[in-house]
Amino acid sequence: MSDTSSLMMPSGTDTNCGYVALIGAPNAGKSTLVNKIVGSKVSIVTHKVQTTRSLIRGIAIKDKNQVIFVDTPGIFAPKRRLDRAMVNTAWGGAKDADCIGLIVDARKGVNDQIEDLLDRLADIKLPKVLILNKIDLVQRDTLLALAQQINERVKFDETFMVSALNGDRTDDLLDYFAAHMPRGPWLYPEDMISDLPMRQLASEITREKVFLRLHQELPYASTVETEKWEQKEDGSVRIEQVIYVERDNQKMIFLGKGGKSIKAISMAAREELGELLGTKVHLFLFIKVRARWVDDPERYREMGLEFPV
Ligand SMILES: Nc1nc2c(ncn2[C@@H]2O[C@H](COP(=O)(O)OP(=O)(O)OP(=O)(O)O)[C@@H](O)[C@H]2O)c(=O)[nH]1
Ligand SMILES: [Mg+2]
Repeated sequence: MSDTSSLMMPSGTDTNCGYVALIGAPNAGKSTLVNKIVGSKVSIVTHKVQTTRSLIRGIAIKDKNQVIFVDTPGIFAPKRRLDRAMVNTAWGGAKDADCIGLIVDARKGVNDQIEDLLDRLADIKLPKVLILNKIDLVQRDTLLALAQQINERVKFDETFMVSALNGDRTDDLLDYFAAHMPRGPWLYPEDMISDLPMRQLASEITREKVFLRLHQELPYASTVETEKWEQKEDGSVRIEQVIYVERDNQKMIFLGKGGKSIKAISMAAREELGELLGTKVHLFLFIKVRARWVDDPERYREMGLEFPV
């Protein structure tokens, strides 16, 4: 930290700091929004639903205010144990926050999923903000009607209309939350943008490539864990990761013809990790068949999820 920036650190008694939980249906754009506000990729994003599986914190600063955005898994009607863990985690994150931002995909509008979300949200006595996202895809009069329709169901303190993708009006959101954080010392150093350990971020990056490369049930039938992280003398890093799948035939699809799929996943993940770490990365992916990994508490711990009984 330079002398100038340490002089600019707030002294402590007049600072504000708090948590904003961003909740919403899967694919609403929560992770995209956190990344945009923080100004760096802290949470993975794909076009598929249920990408985020645990709470991911992205930290932003505005003047003397530190705002900790909590990206959450999308909320939907859970079926499997993993789904339940994700949805429980999302609601847990919401209840522990100082303020809740509900993100709604404005193009999709209000469907059953949003109706259920609004019903549960109505019972939570925390400041709430409605964020209509993806305004780049929707006409203005549709947005106004949607804002009104939702506010008639649950009273929000404020409504914002943003595009998380291109950053349209996302600064207004940060300004608003910064102005509504409780008094208190900053919880993270000023240069910290996420509290996710590197090993876990590395697993997430590989998982993102799995989601982008493979289809149907495969991304949902798998999880990625970083098992080894070794700094080499030449400055490069050797990372070993395990991808757990449920069945042999899933392993075959993961591998692809002549190992084509796993190679593509590995290359994409390695490239991004290399950029992130600013050094050469040697990435080794191992696929393990573990029939009941979705019922194994250890896998949930690794993901940062509570194991639902
Ligand atoms: N056009 C447009 N697309 C967006 C916008 N925000 C997000 N997206 C896209 O929506 C898709 C889902 O984005 P995510 O950020 O992964 O959504 P999420 O809410 O975190 O999804 P889950 O983690 O599955 O709950 C991605 O393809 C994004 O590029 C936006 O403002 N405009
Ligand atoms: Mg997400």
